[in-house]
Amino acid sequence: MSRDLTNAGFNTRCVHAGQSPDPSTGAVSTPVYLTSTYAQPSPGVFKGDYDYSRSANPTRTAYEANIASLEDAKHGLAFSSGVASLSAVIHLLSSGDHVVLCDDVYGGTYRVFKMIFDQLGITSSRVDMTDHDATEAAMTDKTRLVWLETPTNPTLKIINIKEIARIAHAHNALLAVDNTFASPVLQHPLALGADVVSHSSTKYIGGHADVVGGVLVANDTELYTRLRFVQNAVGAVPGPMDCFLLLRSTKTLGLRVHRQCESAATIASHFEGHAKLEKVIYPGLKSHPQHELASEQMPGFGAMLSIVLKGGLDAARTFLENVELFTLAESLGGVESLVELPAIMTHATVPAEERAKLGISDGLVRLSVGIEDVADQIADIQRALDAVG
Ligand code: P1T
Repeated sequence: MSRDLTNAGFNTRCVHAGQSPDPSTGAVSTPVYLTSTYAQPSPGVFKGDYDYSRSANPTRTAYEANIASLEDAKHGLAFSSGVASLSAVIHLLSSGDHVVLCDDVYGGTYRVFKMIFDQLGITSSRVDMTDHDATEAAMTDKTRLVWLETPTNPTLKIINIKEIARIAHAHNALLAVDNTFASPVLQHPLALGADVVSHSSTKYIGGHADVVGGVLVANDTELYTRLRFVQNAVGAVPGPMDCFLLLRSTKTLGLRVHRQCESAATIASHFEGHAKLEKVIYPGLKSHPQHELASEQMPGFGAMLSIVLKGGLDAARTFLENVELFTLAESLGGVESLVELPAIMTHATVPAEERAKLGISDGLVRLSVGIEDVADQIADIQRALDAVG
């Protein structure tokens, strides 16, 4: 029995898309198909897509259909990590091709472009994509891909996806959007003109700090077929147990992210103007330079915020050594609140002078707001700020 979800709302699709009770037993949860291969009645004859689990696995198929539905996309593909999913997109390119990359991206994204693909002849230029003239100027006749994150990691700039899609397409380049920080709850880049969307599903999609994964979604079937070829040929696929955990996680994605956004907004307003802070960066604050655009492009402002401590590295270190509820750790998007220092942790591979240009100062602390009670989150931040001299 498969449900018609054509007109179903987001939370209904979170729970049901890609999944129906098992026809042979009625099992409500999608089984974990712990199998690497499938019996063939005759050479080359197999059931559906299932000949070998790198190519396809039923638990993965259910998860890929679920995530495609949540992004309002035709197709979904799962990978073993977020950098594996973004690398699959870059694998569509050839030596000599050029990429225009937004300047403020996850350090590991910067690393894969600069330290892996650059050596293979796929070059990239980084540009502040809030500046559309600068983005236009960065395009060359070799540019085949434009890559952006919005909100960006960790300075939380908001980039106008529609505008950048227009620029990319005018130059016959694909637009890929890393939607990790917004999650499928707050932003559907395909509807705004993107060709492919990437997520680190380690973050909001997984939501419980227990799985590393990545995902791509696309509407264009030819593009999907090429990406699916890369997925199988390069082979960075998740195992069935990870897909099961991710499917379990997406059931509560809408509930979690809305709660997290609400708390992040409360925390941002509470601490804006605090004596020990140079600033609070949160797209929901009127002081955020792209607040208006964020209001138009996203139905919520996300659950990531950055604070800049007045005392630089020393103050940030003291703050981070004194939080208790917020765990000092890389990653984000889970039910548990996390905090980190990009200059030393997630963005250490970005050269110091580039970090300075981007505003990733040594006093910039990034917070990922979880689902704990907001009063406890605020008390924890206050206690750690009190410890700063
Ligand atoms: O860690 P992995 O699942 O491979 O995802 C990489 C990645 C891709 N895109 C964005 C926007 C990301 O933030 C990440 C991973 N980021 C962290 C680990 C972090 O703490 O920022």
